[in-house]
Amino acid sequence: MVYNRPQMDFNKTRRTQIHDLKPEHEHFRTEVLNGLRKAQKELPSKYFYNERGSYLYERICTLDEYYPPRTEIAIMKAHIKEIVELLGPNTYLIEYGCGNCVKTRILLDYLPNISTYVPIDISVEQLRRVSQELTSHYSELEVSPVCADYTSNFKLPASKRPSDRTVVYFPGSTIGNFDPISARNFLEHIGSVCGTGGALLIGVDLKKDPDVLHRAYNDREGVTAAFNLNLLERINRELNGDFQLDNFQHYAFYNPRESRIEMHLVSLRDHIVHLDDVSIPFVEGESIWTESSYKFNSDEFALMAMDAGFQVKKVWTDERQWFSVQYLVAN
Ligand code: AVI
Repeated sequence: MVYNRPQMDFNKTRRTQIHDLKPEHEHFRTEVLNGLRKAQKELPSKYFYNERGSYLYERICTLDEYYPPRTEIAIMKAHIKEIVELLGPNTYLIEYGCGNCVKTRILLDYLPNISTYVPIDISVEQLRRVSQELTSHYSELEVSPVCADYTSNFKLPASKRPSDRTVVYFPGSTIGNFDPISARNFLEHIGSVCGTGGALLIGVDLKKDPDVLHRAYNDREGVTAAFNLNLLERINRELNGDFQLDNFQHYAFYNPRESRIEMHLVSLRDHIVHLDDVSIPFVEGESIWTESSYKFNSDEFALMAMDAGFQVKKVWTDERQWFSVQYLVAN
């Protein structure tokens, strides 16, 4: 049964007001310069997602090698009835990093009487597009988009309809892009957002054969490489930088000791990059560390969640046990 009345007439688009908290402008320059001044140069992976970065990430999600999206979608579809039964009716549903909302639509199709859906994303272009699509498609759905860095503290929009419970949806294993301490702290923050009795539905990527992981982050078409290099292009455009992209090479590998994929951009020669009047020297072979993507086993994840004030109530996985969708309740 479909609860949220999809309606396909795109001419009758309702307008949604984006709560734009201008997430990055003040921090972007500071974080980039701080990262590039470290001994191991680094850049925060959250800055991948400008308009082109979001487009490239959507392409990554369609690649044969990049198994997480299709595996997570298959798990969601296979267990959607049980999932919505656990989440319950009249939820205030928050989604962190909604992207293109493909997985959300599976929930929205079945979750009864959502009081408000609050997609939060760092990319205002992406948020505008998906909010319009969703309000056109789900005629009854109250959508309150927020453009923000979801790791920061901000006030959530009030619900216009009565709600029984706050549920956070955090798919895609984006939790793996946090280092372990930040991941635990972020879960604790989610717990404070959803309150006692609230819930978290989260996608968690699992440990597996490193060859599978290596292929997933080194696709044959080079889309992941373009996604990685786009960060430098963005810095050139927005922070007046002069990175030459052909001076850098995408490099991604699985670090088994740390259970993470590391993504880097390796300098191919000695050279100097400028950001306005700031000079950043590079030597041949040194890298900028742009992303970590941690892989978990379910027990480790449950321990971290427990430490952050959650109890894992249910874990759904695929046949190969490559990915999991987990339902957690806040203590
Ligand atoms: C968004 N995040 C979960 C992706 C990942 O797999 O860590 C980002 C990504 N980086 C390269 N490919 C995909």
